[in-house]
Amino acid sequence: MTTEQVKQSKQIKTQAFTDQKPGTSGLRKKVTQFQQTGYLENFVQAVFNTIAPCTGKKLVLGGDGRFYNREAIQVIICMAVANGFTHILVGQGGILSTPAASCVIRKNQACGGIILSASHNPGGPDEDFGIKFNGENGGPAPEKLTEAIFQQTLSMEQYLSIDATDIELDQLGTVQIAQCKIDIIDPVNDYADLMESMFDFTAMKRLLTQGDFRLCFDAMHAVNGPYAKEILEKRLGAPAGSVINGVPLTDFGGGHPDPNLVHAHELVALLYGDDPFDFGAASDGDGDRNMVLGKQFYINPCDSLAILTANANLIPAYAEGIAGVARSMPTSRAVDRVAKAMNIPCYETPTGWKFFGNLLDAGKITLCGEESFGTGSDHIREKDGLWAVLFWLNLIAVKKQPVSEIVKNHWLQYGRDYFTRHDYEAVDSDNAHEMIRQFKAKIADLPSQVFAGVKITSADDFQYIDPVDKSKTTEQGVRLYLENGGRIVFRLSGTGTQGATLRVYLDCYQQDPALLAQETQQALSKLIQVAETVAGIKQFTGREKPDVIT
Ligand code: VG1
Ligand code: CO
Repeated sequence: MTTEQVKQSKQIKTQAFTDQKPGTSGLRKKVTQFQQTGYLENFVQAVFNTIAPCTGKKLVLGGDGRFYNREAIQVIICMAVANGFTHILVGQGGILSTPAASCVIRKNQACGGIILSASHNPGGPDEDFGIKFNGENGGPAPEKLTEAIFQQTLSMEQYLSIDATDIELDQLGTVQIAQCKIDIIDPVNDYADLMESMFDFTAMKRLLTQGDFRLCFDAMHAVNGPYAKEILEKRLGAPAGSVINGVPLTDFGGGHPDPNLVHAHELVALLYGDDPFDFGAASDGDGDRNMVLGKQFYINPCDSLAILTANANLIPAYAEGIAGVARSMPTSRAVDRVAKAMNIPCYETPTGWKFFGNLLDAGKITLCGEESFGTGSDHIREKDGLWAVLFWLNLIAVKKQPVSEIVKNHWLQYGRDYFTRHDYEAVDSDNAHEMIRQFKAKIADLPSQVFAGVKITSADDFQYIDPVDKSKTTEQGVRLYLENGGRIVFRLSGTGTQGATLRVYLDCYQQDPALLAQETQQALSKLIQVAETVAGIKQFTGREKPDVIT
């Protein structure tokens, strides 16, 4: 690579963008919006102003490979140089999964990283793009920081950049621009090494190579393809082709890179068809979510967190025990039962990984997870899709039991928390907000009222006080607790880019061994009726049924 000459760093006028409030996981908008003059730059400069001074600092940069990833990386490199950074680590080809970015930030003691992704949202010229800043612990910026970034976006008048020709992103190596060293790094290696240090690769390799165990990993043409190939096929010896849809594409092959039973249909066909595979897994656009399947068997993410917690001692990285666990509020209480039995603390946080950061940093928890197919631990500060898959493979290798048996035995021991989430997507935003507003106005009167034959015992609007820094977060979802042990949560998504998405979470505990094998929607049918009657979902959304059920 050649050494580039910087012309003067320049100040360019920009306008304030009032719509740049980061949601649950950074700023997500249509690509076309990010392509507006100054739009991306405005947000990036707001980040740099917030963490200023940038002089002398190290930054990590990469994304999930979606449309506009490469262009955005060139823009951000020029701005980072102009803002005084002295070292930038960029994933080769502009690629870094969210967990790998977290790993690289921590390993290299960078001041943070910029990750380009809209996660599970579709990609392409007319689809979504996203950007988020992760701090020096490798985790998503806490509310305090995202609020400060947002304030900057409202008042900024200029951003700094330089004129430079595009950096060659595909070749490993180093290029110097003015004071700044730019390393194009292998996006996979550090992460793969970390995984190898945590799990029993010897036992897992035996499982994958010496019996008739068959596995399929669906990377959904998203970022995890290269990671899964390196780890599952190369280091663990799974047959070539075990990773399907393994090449990251800018539009994810036209698919929806969300690992659930609806979107990962190719994988589902292999696990549920004739001659089904033993194990299947998928991850999302940026590689932080996971879905794990056994032979004709689906593992709910809430159960997954509970089962990983109950069996953590079987994994080398957690053999000495775990400090505590946390789950997002809408996640079922399955893990709470395990934590109680293990006599370790269990925290309930608002939705979004950023709320786990302080608990992980303070050593209060080791494992954490969300119902939305996110699971992780203190090895990094993001949820980690492949990590969860490897955790399951390690468990299967040492327990020598199929997935379904591990899960069913867990239910026999702890009882089963039936769980489902009903999403109403792209509904009229005003109507959705009005529904929540009216609902909140009546929660004080709900306790002891009966809906669809079930009595409500308590109701509240969830708020959270961070046990570490005491910061308070309010309005994180309305919850209803029911007499039959059920719970219903209503909340609006913070990651959608079109209208509003209403999420209704329903869960109910069942201990009777004869009733552990029901179909989930059937087991929760009473609660589903209660949810409809109490909130008037049909009336406000105009929908007869949810768009996505997970
Ligand atoms: C969703 C999920 C949440 C997750 C977030 C980011 O948020 O519900 O649990 O943390 O996506 O995941 P919301 O506000 O739309 O419900 V990802 O894979 O985008 O980083
Ligand atoms: Co994601």
